Amino acid sequence: MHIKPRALAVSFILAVCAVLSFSPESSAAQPNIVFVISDDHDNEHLGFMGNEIVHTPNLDKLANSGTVFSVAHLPMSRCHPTLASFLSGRWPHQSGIYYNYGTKKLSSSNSLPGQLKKAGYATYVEGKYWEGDPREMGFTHGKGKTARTFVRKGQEDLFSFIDEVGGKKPLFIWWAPLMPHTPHNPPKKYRDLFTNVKIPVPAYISAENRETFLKKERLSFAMEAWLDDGVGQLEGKLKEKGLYENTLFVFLIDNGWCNGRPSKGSPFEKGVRTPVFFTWPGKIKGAQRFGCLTSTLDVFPTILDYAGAEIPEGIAGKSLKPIIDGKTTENREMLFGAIYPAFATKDDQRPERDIYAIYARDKRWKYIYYLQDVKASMSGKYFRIQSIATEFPARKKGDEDLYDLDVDPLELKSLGGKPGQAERMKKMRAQAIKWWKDTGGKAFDTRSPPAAAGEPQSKGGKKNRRKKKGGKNKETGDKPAEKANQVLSRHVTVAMFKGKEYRLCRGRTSRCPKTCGQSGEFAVFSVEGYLEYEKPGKYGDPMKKTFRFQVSDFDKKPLGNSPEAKVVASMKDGDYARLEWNHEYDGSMPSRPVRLVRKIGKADALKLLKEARKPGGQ
Ligand SMILES: [Ca+2]
Repeated sequence: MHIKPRALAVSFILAVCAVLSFSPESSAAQPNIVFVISDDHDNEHLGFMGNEIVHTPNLDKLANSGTVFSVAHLPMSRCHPTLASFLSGRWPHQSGIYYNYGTKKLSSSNSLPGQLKKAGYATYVEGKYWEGDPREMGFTHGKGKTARTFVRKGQEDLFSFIDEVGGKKPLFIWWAPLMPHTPHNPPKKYRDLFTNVKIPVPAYISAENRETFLKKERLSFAMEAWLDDGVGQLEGKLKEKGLYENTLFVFLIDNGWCNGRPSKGSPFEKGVRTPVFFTWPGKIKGAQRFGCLTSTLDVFPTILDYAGAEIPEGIAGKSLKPIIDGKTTENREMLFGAIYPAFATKDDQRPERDIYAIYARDKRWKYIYYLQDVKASMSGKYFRIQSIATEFPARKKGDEDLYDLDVDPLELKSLGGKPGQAERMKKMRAQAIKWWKDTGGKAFDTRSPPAAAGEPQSKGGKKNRRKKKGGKNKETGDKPAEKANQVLSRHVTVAMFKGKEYRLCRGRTSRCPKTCGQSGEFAVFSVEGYLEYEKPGKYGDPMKKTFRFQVSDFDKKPLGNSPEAKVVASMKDGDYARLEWNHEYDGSMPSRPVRLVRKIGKADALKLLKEARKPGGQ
């Protein structure tokens, strides 16, 4: 294990101070535990990680008064799988939760809140939580579907819980606001912090992406400041109740986010890396920092260890407490991960088929092996790889990346094809595959490259695409996908038509001879309010949103001849409509077919909007 000499010296001095300042009250056996889960956060956008622009004073103070593991990896780069791993202590291919949108339910057996509940904890959940009824998972208090309001609108329910139960039972708080996650709409006071701040533009940002980068970066900083303020408010509440001194804070990010590099949904460091810290005043060494390779799977047993709860057999991680306490320096020699698309095959529970990249990483080298083609046309919709102000990482099935993280921490230049690296890559590939097998992964059976199975975005749009997807998969011999699409959500809205626009495809399709041609004409609707909204397992949407419905193809030929399509195509600027559509998934690509559209007058629209905005309405 590597410990920075300077950090070690500081930790020694502070540890001595901490020992001297112990009071009898702080020796309670079970700490309150606050599990702070930041959502879609750049691992370098934290003051305690060395960023001098970001405004995260509360998190910085907590981190610096505790023990930081600065190089930790998540088991996936998207939140449903990672949150499931925090709850279960298992890899996504072990728990079955390896994508965001699916029907598989996480087992509640030996869950983190369940184990804590058994150990006497009152367990509270608020913010992002994907697993249905939180009571079944072992949460005794709180709500699991408040991601869009929790902290953004306040923490009153949580504070009432602290008032009611604090001091009577040890508390566990799953603190997971949808922040700094989109919508990036921070109040002015946070935006103002960065208005006049000079933000450096990295050399790899192209001239045409410069303004986008700066705008997005400012918004990210403001969102992170907002998140940090929420942490400060919670600290204030715990102090007011006299609970702070006996509270263990645990911090991590659920998946990465980055302006300028591919992040969420990718196998890159910006997607899978997070710092983790543990802070418990007087109990955990302050100003201690470890650069050893760590997995966030280790957080599950570490929390249970500190809580005096039973650590279940067969979990993927190991408690970090012995390292924090200086009793061992043993930790992982390598980090591994399997990366999946956002959408898996309907009702499929076959990670060995859906996995698109596997990686291995040691202190210096990062090796990635691709098991499916990753291309522009699929990157945004199917893989949902966040590539803001940057190019998506196009790779072919069988491609390999190798990065020297010592000189190239942002993985800008793959050494995959360089002579002299073949042995290293062979060894790391074998290590990655060994890890996969050792952790229960089955033999890879990944889908055919789109060139063989039918490029999802090519040849005649959705109609032909669905037909193709129904065909037999040559490589795997899989049965055709079911014809009926999976309805992810249904929407009835009041919409105002805002004109039409052409959207550019970001890569080659068979209809588009260039890599940047038009891909179709879209009717643009500003959704003003939801009359009905159904989204099982997901959160409500904001009242205002813009949607685009494709009305013609590349050659401006109308798509579909249904009455609904004709009405959408005939809408003019400022026209109002009562609009019903589904958010559907055909096993490969999400789509938004219109089910019904009725043009309505302004008076009717305003009436419906009033209904939609009534308290208790959608
Ligand atoms: Ca997330």
